[in-house]
Order: sequence, then C-alpha cells, then structure tokens
Amino acid sequence: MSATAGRPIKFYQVGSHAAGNRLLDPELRSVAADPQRSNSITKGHRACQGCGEALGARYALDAAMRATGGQLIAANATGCLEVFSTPYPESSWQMPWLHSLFGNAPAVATGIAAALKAKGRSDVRVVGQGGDGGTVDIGLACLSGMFERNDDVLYICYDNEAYMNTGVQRSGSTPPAARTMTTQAVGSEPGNAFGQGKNLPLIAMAHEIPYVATATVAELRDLEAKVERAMGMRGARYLHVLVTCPLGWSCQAADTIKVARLAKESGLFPVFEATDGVLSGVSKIRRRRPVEEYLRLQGRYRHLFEPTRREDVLTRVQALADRNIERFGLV
Ligand SMILES: Cc1ncc(C[n+]2csc(CCOP(=O)(O)OP(=O)(O)O)c2C)c(N)n1
Ligand code: SF4
Ligand SMILES: [Mg+2]
Repeated sequence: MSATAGRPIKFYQVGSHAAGNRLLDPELRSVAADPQRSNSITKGHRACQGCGEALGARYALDAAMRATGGQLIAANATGCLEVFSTPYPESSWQMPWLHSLFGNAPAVATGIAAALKAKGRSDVRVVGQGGDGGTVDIGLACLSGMFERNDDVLYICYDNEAYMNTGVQRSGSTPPAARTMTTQAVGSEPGNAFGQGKNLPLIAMAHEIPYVATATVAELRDLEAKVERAMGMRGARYLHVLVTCPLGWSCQAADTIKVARLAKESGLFPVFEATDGVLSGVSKIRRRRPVEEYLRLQGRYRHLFEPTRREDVLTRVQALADRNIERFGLV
C-alpha cells in the first residue's frame, strides 16, 4: 500500500506536461498532458524568454498539424525561428521541417507542393514560414510569385518588425520612430523614418489570393482559428502574425502578451481577414487605447518620452492608428 493511501493526491504541476496530469481523470487533464496532442516545436530550443515568435509558431503549426491530421511539411526561412530551433545537430521540430535560404522559403514551399502534386499526394499539405525580413523584404519576389500562381501553400510571416536574428536591423516592416541598430535615436527625427509603409497583408490582398489574415500572439485562439480556416482551403494563403520580441523591442519578457494586445487595441496593428482580395472580417477593438500606452512599454520608443517628450512624433504615430481604425472599421 502506498504512503498516500486514504489521502487525496495533490498534483503541484497541473496544467503542465508533468506526469501527474496524466493521472487525473481525463476530463480534468490539460491539453498539455495529452500525449496524443501535436507538439510541433518542443522543448530545448534557444529562443529568448518571452519570445513571441516561438509562441506564435508553436500555436500556428500545432493548429496546422491538427487540421491536417499530422500530414504537414514546413519550409522555414533563415531567421530567429530557424536559428533558435535547430542548433546543429539538434532540432526542436517534431514534424517534417526544412531550412531554406533567407529569401526563398516561399519558392521552396512551392516546390514541395509541386512535388507532392506530381506524386498524387493531395493529403500532405505545405506551410512556408519566415520572419518579416525574410518575407516583407528579401523573400517578397518569391512570395509574390507564389501568390500569383496560386500555389497550394499557407505562408506565415512572424512579424517582429526588424531583422532580429542578426542584431536588430531595420526591415521594411519596422514602424516609424522605432529605434533599431540601423535607425538610432539620434538627430531631429530619431528612430525609423516616417515613410509610406510596406503593408504586406494589403499587398497579399492585391494578388486576390483565396485567404489573407492577420493575427497577434495576444489572441492565440483567433490565431488557431485562422490557421484552421486556411488549412481548409486550397491555393495560396497568407497569414501575418505580429509577434513581440522582448530583445529587439526592449520590453519585459513578462509583457509579451500585453504589448501585442496593445498593438491591436491602439489600432496600430489591425486584425482582419480577407477572402479573394476583399475584406471579409475584422476583429474589433474591445477597449480603445492611446498609442502612448503601447509605446511606453518598449525601450525602442524611449526617445519619444526622454529626455524631452516628443509630442509632434506621438501625434504622428497616433494619426497612423486613427487611420487604421477608420480604414478597417476597427471600432
Ligand atoms: C542572403 C542573406 N543575407 C543575409 C543573411 C543574414 N541573415 C540571417 S537571418 C537575418 C535576419 C532575419 O530577420 P527576419 O526575417 O525578420 O527574422 P527574425 O530573426 O527577426 O525572426 C539575416 C539578415 C542571410 N542568411 N542570407
Ligand atoms: S531576438 Fe526576439 S525573435 Fe529572436 S529569439 Fe529573441 S525574442 Fe525571439
Ligand atoms: Mg524579424
């Protein structure tokens, strides 16, 4: 007889993958305790604490694995996600996964889809993925080709708004006024310049592909639902996920979700869906917040508040959020 006989057993790690979970009645177990659950990217990777990209990729690919019954292949551009998950000879991926070059993940994904088609394997599906540098900048030509040919691939961009893996350089997705290593907080217009923007979800919509959506790591159920919807379709699909980067954004690791939520609630990052090039759904702002609340949590915007408050720049950033709110009908 065990020492605990007659006494209720107390599990200290309920909600984790600990063995104790699997001793509970099935209805009390967490998803994490289910040995059958998909676990595309698992322990042992080297992402920073609070990395939004690791979180976003895990939820997105787990959802895609569920939607395809585990019949999935991923092509991954060079970048943080690839580097932290596959330090040779180790890998955190528990699914067929290929590392492409920095700029050709969409083309590699297309090639895999074409090979599967030639082999008559319509049951195996393909995901391409990369960071904003790999997607918005260097991989854009390959991605546009993938869209224009309507190749049967879901491409996911994890947007942390700079080239993080190589030390936080500006990308085409870096927002105005943000400090990066190549847009320092110096001079009369500190940080990244105000430009016309390079809005890849809108560029994807212009290709009139079957499905385009945006999401953030603040709403993981929404992200999962969008991946599921995308995997229920054929042809070129694009998902753009805003992922907090505590290192590059100089924010607290514990604030990853809060920062991503404020990006949406301020209107700076509109969350929406588009079908065949037409806006088909919008995730409304629940409690509208001024952009200042979002910016203040991040060291990359500290120069807007210290040593002097830059009301002029804050007004310009707020105007960008207001424009999004009006354009997408976010409130
Ligand atoms: C052709 C080429 N140029 C530059 C690099 C170096 N490089 C590797 S990852 C990277 C930045 C990746 O940025 P992003 O795609 O935004 O992904 P993140 O690391 O931010 O997730 C760069 C510049 C490379 N591997 N190949
Ligand atoms: S630098 Fe940013 S994206 Fe890269 S692992 Fe760290 S938190 Fe994640
Ligand atoms: Mg990036």
